[in-house]
Amino acid sequence: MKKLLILVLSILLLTWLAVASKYRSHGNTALPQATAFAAKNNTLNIYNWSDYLPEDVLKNFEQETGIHVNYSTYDNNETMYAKLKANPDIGYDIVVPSTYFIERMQREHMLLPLDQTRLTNFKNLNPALLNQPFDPHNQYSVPYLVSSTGIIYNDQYYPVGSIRNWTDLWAAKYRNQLLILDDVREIFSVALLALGDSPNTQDAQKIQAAFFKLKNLLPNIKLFNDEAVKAIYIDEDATVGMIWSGDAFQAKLENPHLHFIYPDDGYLISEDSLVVPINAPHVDNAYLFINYILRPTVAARIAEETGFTTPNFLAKQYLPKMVRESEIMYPTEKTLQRGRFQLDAGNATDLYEHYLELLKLSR
Ligand code: N2P
Repeated sequence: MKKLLILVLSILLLTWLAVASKYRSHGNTALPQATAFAAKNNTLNIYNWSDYLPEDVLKNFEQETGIHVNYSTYDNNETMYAKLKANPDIGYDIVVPSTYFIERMQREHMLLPLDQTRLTNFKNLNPALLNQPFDPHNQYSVPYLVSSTGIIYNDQYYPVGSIRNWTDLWAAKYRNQLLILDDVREIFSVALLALGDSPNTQDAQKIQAAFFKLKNLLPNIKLFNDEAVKAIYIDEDATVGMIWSGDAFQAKLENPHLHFIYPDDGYLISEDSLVVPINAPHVDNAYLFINYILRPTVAARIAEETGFTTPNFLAKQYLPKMVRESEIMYPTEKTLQRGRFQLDAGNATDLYEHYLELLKLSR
């Protein structure tokens, strides 16, 4: 009897030692069950927009889970899409397309349908931002940050309140001053909104009219850029032009002469969302990461650092007052009504590209 008891106790001790050493090999003795399972293959490959995730958020995730993150960045949807399209086995586990690219990638079977039951923190998201036309049941995408496109200007050159519309940018006084985002749909949205048309139009005539309108804007365009936008305005290398909301939020902190507006003639809203490519090699880790990002405190940290709006309903309370009260981050109801989600242009996508090429050739 005594021998049996010793045997049972030794088996229990050995099992405990084995489990403990497994956890230790991941550098953390307090891992929850799900993490221990996912950490079997303890890598996660993330491809995200540049300046879109604070380093400490990644570090904490790595520390907490023992998962090593390979992190790389891009400056526009086209680059990310082209990379995945050319090499579907490239190994990304998480990418962050904007609204209209979610639609396109889903249509082209590039995305993994998500198992909602595994997205335990999904409930923290603002319902108003869910089930949008680009992914009606959020079957493929989890909102990460909301970015809008507006106008920024420097009050040392232009009086406060003197710019209200995209239409204003055609004025002769802005000759060779404008920064225009180097992104095909963003570029055309300026002219389409100025013409009173939808920035998502697939109508060939309207796209052509926007092209001619943009040709008229060329003398005012100093540069097309999408990778150093903030710095260019902070250093006053451009005095007026387009900018993404969060970048404006950050730029204003460094240069108080900068002012951001949501133009009266409308503006684009993009929900940049976490998706898992169809051939992602570390799907379990991707779920862990998504749930981690959806924690209110983590989402708040991301919003505070990037200046972009978090879709996380519960995160707002964790934001410093100055951030919570910023109209860039939380535009008023009235402003929100002028916003339009950026949607897929379907067959017209190539037409936009074609006219962009012509536009750049005629500079
Ligand atoms: C900032 C990222 C902007 C995202 N670098 C625009 N959708």
